[in-house]
Amino acid sequence: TAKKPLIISTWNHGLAANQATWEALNAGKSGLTAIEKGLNISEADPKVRSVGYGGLPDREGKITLDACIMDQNSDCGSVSFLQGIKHPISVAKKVLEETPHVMLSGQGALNFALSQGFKEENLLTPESEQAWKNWLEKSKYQPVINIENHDTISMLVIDKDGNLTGGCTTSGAAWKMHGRVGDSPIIGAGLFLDNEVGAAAATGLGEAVIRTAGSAMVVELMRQGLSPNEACKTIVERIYNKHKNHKDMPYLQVGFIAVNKQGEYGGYSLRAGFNFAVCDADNGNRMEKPDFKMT
Ligand code: SD4
Repeated sequence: TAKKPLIISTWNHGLAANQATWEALNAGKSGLTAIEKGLNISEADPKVRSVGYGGLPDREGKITLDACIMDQNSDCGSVSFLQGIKHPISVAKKVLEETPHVMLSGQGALNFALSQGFKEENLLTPESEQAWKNWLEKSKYQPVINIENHDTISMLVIDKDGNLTGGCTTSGAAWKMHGRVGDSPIIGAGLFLDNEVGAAAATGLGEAVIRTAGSAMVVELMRQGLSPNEACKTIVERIYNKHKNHKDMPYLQVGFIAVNKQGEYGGYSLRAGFNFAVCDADNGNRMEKPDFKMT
């Protein structure tokens, strides 16, 4: 049943993020600010190994961050390959608010963040550094399903008036090549919304999501009348069909979440193990396990 306001975000740590976003919405904050507040929680949590502080680094031992945010007017802001800033979603929001652009990357994104008052800091925890050193022993890039490609937080909000906002923040795939950018900062891939239709976001192996313009396609299918669940499932099926014989298939996991303009929500993943957190007034803040295609 459809409810507004409603918040949906990927993975277990979505619960804590939802809570902060819920409080911000109830305090009258905009969708953009509410999403920022929620995602900031995951970014600062060292136990969340695919986001911000404490994230797993690339194969050179560097943590590089991707994030984006989008609002009801289709305005968006994004940063990619950003280093040394704990809250990339806040920088993405500044890109939306303070620049004529949609996306800033690498050194330019860092310079912009510093000019906006963000502080540069070391995001590599001793645990993440040790994990990297362990990885270096074999140096094999074959992400472990639901573990090394786990935890990117994508969040979708429909406010009480039915307006949509979305955000996404990640340190990306562990042990990626230095300079690699995933789906998460790419509007249309890791996140997309159309305030007339609905919103969708992704988690999992970003390359597969980019190849299929995943989130944009989920929104288009909702425009054609599919439910959020059906739309997510259709795109996961498409990703499966395109990757059946692909070298990425042995470790491929992707999951989508979606919400439509009516406040109906859903999700679907390629493999078991994906879950998401949903928060609304009637049923509180809880985890749900969507259907999946295969184990
Ligand atoms: C990426 N999509 O960089 C991200 C990783 C991810 O949960 O979603 N992890 O490919």
